[in-house]
Amino acid sequence: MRIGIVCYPTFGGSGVLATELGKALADEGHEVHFITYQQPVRLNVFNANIFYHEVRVPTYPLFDYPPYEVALASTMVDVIINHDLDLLHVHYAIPHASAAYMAKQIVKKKNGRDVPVITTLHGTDITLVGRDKTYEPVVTFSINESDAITAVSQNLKDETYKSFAITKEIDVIHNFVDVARFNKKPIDAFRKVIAPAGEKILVHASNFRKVKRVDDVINVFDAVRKEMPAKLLMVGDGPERHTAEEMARALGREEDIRFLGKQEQMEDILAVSDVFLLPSEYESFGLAALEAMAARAVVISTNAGGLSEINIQGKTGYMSDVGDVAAMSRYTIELLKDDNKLAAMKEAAYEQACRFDIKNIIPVYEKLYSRFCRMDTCSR
Ligand code: GMT
Repeated sequence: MRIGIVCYPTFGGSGVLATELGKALADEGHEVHFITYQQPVRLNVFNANIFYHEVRVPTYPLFDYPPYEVALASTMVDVIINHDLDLLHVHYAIPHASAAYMAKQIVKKKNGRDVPVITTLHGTDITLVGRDKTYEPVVTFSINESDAITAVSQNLKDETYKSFAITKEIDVIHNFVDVARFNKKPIDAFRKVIAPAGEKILVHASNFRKVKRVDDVINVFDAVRKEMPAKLLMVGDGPERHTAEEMARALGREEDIRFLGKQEQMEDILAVSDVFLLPSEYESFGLAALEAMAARAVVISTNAGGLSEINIQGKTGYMSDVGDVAAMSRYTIELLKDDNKLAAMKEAAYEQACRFDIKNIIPVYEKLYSRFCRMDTCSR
């Protein structure tokens, strides 16, 4: 099939998921057209089946807010028509679903073709931004106008029905991970640089937004560090990074906490990690935690949103209520003091990640796409 994928090209989970999906579909022989304002960060391979179309947003002195959605819809129209796309799969509702609706109407008028639009809901497009009264009518409308809707967890599906007047069925298709990529042997030299005395290594990776509660990460680490030698790697960047760095200094932990910024080689970082900390206020799914599990890191998280759909209490990790730093610290300390338990839970985390392997989830998307196959062009 010829598939258009629209997503945010940044380090956010929805962009990562959409890019990995597109790469996997291209490997399966589909022709994949990415339509984004920047090359997606994970689009780092050459594949003859992958095409990248940049959305250019011309500015003009009149525009305080350049009309990105108009530029996006116009680019979609151009790519749909000139590359004869079979369908458009948009990730993150705002503004991708409404731009897709607009593009669909234009193509219908111009070419008489009704191009199917699939919208995948990822998280904050529903739970945070989408609920805002300034966006809600357009979000509700454009989700309902999609030909198929998917959500990355059962929890997100439930939240969507709770908050929006959705009149259609939402399919749950969980996030996935390329287990083969994350199942890597630790690089000894790297581990020695990070933890020269064999200290346990904890890691957190996110876009450092408020919802991630990075201050809880620092406080949990501080409690752990009071009990044993340990190191913390903070991966990513965002609005709360500065505060987290200040906290680390104020607690006198700057020697033990490294802020690595945005990193592409997550598999190497996770391979040397023992514990992944994710104390988020909400996660629709928690793709970062799944990637950590595929690398055999035990997940200490909250029980918010869809996290309980991947993290199994006492088996692959531990979950606590949002903000319960004491419980998260207690779980982490107990675990890191018991090498046998740590080894067993690492294996269990890996096994659980295998259930969400890319090989199991891609066919589910393909089956969904096949509902919209055109008899004339849709042989593959
Ligand atoms: O909040 C983020 O980390 C980014 C955000 C996004 O949409 O880019 O991530 C969401 O989508 C991921 C992929 O589906 C999910 O695994 C994350 O749990 C979800 N984040 C939140 O719900 C806060």
